This record gives sequence, structure tokens and C-alpha cells, in this order.
Amino acid sequence: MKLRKGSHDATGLRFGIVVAKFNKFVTSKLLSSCVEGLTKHGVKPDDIEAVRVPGAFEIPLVARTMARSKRFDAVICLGAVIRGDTPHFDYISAEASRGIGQAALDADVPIIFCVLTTHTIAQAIERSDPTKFNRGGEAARSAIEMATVMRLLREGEGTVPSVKREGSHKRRAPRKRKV
Ligand code: INI
Repeated sequence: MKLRKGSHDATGLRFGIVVAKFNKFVTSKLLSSCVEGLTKHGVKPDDIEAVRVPGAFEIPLVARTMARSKRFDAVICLGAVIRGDTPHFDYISAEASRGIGQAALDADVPIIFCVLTTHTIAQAIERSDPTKFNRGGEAARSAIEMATVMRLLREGEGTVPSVKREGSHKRRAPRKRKV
């Protein structure tokens, strides 16, 4: 069996981040711990590009655009949807998760889902606290792991077997045509 797995060495990798402004008291913490997580694993600050969007609903389009630009090895989505008294929460969180998943498949680039969906403000604060759950740092690690595993799989594509199989022949040079 061949077991392929990613690593957490992010040297030379480039990352895009999409961060929602809505509930900024939460998403700004996710952003700082995410950036810290990336640089801790060897990403150069110049190789990180963050884009702010109004809310979680707007994340998928920007994530897909960044992923399709081919300028990033992975894109990380940061947001916080907190349940209120109306069904709004359900629409926003469902669209964010569905859209982000679809964007990754469309672009063929890893897109990490770090949109907190919580029942209360306290839960969101706890999950963005770098000393507790540290979801931003976790997203950084997932992005690095996915970027490295995808690179492994892509490098594996089309590789030529190093041992020549019996009966295999060298390709002949094309014959010169008579004119
Ligand atoms: N956006 C969020 O990121 N989190 C929320 O909790 C939220 N709530 O509750 O309304 C929210 N709404 C804004 C939404 O994402 C869009 O920006 C807006 O609907 C404009 O398209």
C-alpha cells in the first residue's frame, strides 16, 4: 500500500484568506491566529493575501475567484455566523458552507472552511480565542496539510516508471519524409 499524506512544512507555499467583516470582534481574532499559524509553519508574510468581504454570504464568490487565479496553493475562509431570533442564520450558514465546498471543487484548489456557526456570542468568542479552541490556527494547519497533499498527488500524476519494463522499446525518431 502507498500511503500519501501532507506535511506541515509550508515553506514556499502561498495562501489566500477571505475574511468576513460581519462579527469583526470574532473574525479579526480568527484572522490574526490564522496568519500566525501560517508564518509559524514557514509561510512568508508576502505570500499571504487577505481580502475582506461584508459577511459570510459573500465569502464563496471571492474564495472561488482567488482559488481560480492560480496564485495560491490554498484559500482559507474565515467568518462567524451567530444565531439570532430569525431564520436568517440558517440561510447564511447554509449558503456559506455549500458555496465554499462548491468553490473548492470548481477551482480544483483546497479551500478551508473556518466559518464559525454558533448558537451564542459566547460560543463564538470562545472558539476564536487563541488560548482556547484557536480555530484560526487550526484552519492554517488544515490549509498547509491540504496544499502539501495536493502537491504530492499532482506531482504523482504522469510520472514515468523508473524501471524499464521488459519488451519496452525506445521511441524511434520520426522518419524523414521524401520530398
Ligand atoms: N453575516 C455573517 O457573516 N454573520 C452573521 O451572523 C450574519 N447575520 O447574522 O446576519 C451575516 N449577515 C450578513 C450576510 O452575510 C451578508 O453580508 C448580507 O446578507 C449581504 O449579502
